[in-house]
Amino acid sequence: MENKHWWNNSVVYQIYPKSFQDSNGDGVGDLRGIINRLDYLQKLGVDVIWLNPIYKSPQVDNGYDISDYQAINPTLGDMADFQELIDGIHQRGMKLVMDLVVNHTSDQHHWFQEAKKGKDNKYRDYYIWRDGKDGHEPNNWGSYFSGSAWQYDQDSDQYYLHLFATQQPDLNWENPDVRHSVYDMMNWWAAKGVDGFRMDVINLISKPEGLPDGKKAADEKYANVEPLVANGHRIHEFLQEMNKNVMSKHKMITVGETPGATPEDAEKYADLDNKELNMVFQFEHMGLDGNPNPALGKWYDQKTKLSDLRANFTKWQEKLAGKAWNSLYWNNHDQPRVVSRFGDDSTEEYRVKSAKMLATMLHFQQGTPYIYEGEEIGMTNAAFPKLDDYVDLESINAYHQLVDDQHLLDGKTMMKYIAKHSRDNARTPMQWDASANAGFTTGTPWEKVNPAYKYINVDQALADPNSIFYYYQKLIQLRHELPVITNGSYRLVDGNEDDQEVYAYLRQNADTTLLVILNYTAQGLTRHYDVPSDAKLLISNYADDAGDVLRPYEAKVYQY
Ligand code: TEU
Repeated sequence: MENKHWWNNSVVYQIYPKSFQDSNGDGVGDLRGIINRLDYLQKLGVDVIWLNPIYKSPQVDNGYDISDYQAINPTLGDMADFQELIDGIHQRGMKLVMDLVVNHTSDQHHWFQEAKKGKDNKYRDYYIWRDGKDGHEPNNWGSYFSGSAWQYDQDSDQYYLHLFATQQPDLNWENPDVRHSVYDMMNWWAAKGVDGFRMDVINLISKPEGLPDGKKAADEKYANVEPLVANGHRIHEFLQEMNKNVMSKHKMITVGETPGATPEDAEKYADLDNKELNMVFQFEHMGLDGNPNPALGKWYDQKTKLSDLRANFTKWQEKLAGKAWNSLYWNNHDQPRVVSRFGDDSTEEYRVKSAKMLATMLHFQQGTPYIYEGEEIGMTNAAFPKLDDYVDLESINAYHQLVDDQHLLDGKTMMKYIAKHSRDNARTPMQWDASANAGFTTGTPWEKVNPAYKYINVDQALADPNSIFYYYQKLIQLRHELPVITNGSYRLVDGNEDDQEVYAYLRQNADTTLLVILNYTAQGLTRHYDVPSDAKLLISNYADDAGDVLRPYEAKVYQY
């Protein structure tokens, strides 16, 4: 079967530009640094590069607070560097996806600067302003980054909405001028040769009519806003309008970041006719290790149970089959490192084995896999011990809210949870070699380097034929070569549903079957699966096949 779209068997590599490679010694990664590393990405074999925001920004939220959508942030370079980067990517046969952050802007964006001037300013209605209620915020919504989602503006005696930081006011998508300003900006980037967009929290842009209060538990100070703003009543209308004005005019790839989306939502966003987006990032498998107390959200230290993970992956594989397209990911700039979270970084042997096992689990599913910088060399959580070592406002604000303000946790416990789940774990500089600062910068890195760089780095990985890097390289190659990975059906092996230790699934099309067997534990186990005698061992993280014996974190795939 021919692929319907060029990206159906593509693999995407995500770069967090600030942390990837510094070229001028200022301690911050930049576009020239990326240009210098394009050959490395080509060697890995990825098809598409997604860059986190590189636009002009005061960097309150590392570029997710944009003050000019059509300029490059000066610490990263300029438009000439950008042109060189996109040309370098295209010359190597790869594509470029940019981040699109249009739920909110920075408070330094000229639209907001104008809007603040007063109620009759022509940009006032670009944002969401409301009068207070009895001297309080207009409703009980909490921000994703702690505290209220409303900020009081003294000059006009009104509040503006910010689902994220105070400096990230939400745009008013009810206003057609906002929408068309966004579409024009997208078309402007497409004309520069950009091949697609990853759309930040795109399913939060349609707010509910009347902005009603949300439900909250007794020990929650503010209501969790997600159930109220995710997948809002006009979202599909907005995305179809965007598609008509932008996507339908270019050969693009689009992925929507959609927290709170169910498979039923995803069917609408990412249906195979592409009336809206090509695929979504859903979050269900990222939430299986959350704290049972909703007031504590993601702050916890338990490992995801295999039964929960398998049930979730299986649900998404089955529900989207033939209807919509999946994205597959373990990691991004907001999540802890996969090997520390779902695998085992306690010994060097287990780190390598479990990283390969998890890669196998994901890369044999249907969908488009995303690899986050450093995942391909098995980078681990930095797990910094002191709050001072953390840079990300989410962790710092959460500490102050949960420990100092609400006394829901003691400081020591919260530090344990932050070490597991802080977004900083993903944002420590890329580890290139064993030299000072991991070869990331000759200056002082904006975020501390993970001390593990001395033994976990690209140099080491490229020199070792059994490294995680080469395993990922092979997985990417297999996706390009074997249509069954892209178009085959997915089915759990009979009897696997209740296995607490092993995950085994089949992929199948008219001429090929793949049997994927994964030991999620550090234990040696015995399992019998019926494998035809002519089956070939396609890939494994052990040098030989021990038949019914599964060694710690063993992964193997048979083809027949
Ligand atoms: O993240 C949105 C989002 O859902 C996050 O708040 C996520 O729940 C959290 O980071 C998990 O800890 C996007 C971007 O990926 C993130 O980096 C931005 O900070 C955020 O939007 C605001 O733009």
